[in-house]
Amino acid sequence: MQNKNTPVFTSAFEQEVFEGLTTFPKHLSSKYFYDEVGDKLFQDIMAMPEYYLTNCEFDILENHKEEIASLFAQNGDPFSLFELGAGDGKKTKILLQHLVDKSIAFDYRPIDISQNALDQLEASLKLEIPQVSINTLQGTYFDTLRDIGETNGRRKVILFLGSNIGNLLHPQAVEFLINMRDAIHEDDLIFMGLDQKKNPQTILDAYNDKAGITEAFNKNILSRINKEMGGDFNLDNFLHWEVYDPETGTAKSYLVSKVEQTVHIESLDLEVRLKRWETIHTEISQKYDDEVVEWLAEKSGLQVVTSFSDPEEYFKNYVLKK
Ligand code: AVI
Repeated sequence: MQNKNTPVFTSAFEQEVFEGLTTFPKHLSSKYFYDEVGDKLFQDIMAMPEYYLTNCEFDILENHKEEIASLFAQNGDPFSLFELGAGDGKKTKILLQHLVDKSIAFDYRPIDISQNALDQLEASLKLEIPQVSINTLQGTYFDTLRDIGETNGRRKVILFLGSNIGNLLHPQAVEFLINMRDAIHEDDLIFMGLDQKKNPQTILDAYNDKAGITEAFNKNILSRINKEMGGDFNLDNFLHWEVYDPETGTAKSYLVSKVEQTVHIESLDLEVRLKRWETIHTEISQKYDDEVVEWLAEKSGLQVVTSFSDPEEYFKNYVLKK
């Protein structure tokens, strides 16, 4: 790698790309997979048969909506339902519809890094469940937790579905949960979906589909660098590679350089050299079990109240409180 001067960064994305590609081993953050193309690819992933996570969580919400709704509603006072990383809200709509059907008073505050995802969610909800009062918040999880903490009045329930926290390493997940704990009061709840450890092959298949959708999703970060920073990555020069360690429960995604190559990124004034078979680590997708969840909760000053699971225990939704 060479660059004459450290450039002035115009965004966190630029800074993280610069830092990640000028270090060894190279890495990029999966939070930058998501633009309009990435959002669509992730929706396609969620619809793939191999990506069992979505269907399992969908079934859990469908089969346990009564119990979940009464936990949320508690004494019947209106509450605010925040959702971190709301995406297309497909699964959440099960709960929203049920809360509306039961005339439970609440307002819905979906949060996402992607304004595009929020706009689509708001438009679809206006058509499908117009009774829901919705107020979107755009930003990263960490930024918006501050807003949640400053919201006074109503009780809060924070949804964090889809094993989204699995994209953080344990220390970052604990830091994040501590921020969440600081944003809530004693009678507030956190409802968090976490993918479970299982047959390693099932996990590998979910992150390495034959149709190549996950590959395109992983490579979208390179497309974004090309589009937004004047990069000249040739996507065909990279392999999508997935590994899963059943001991730690960590699935890791890589982009592996198939050739020796030099890539230019104009707005960073950066030349990135990659050796043949050199890696760029892009994502972790952590898998859990009850012991690890208890440990995470304890480290973060939270308690596990209860959990809901699908029959095969592929996925669990945990209810946490302060
Ligand atoms: C958003 N997140 C929880 C997904 C996951 O399973 O880690 C993103 C994803 N990456 C590849 N496939 C799906």
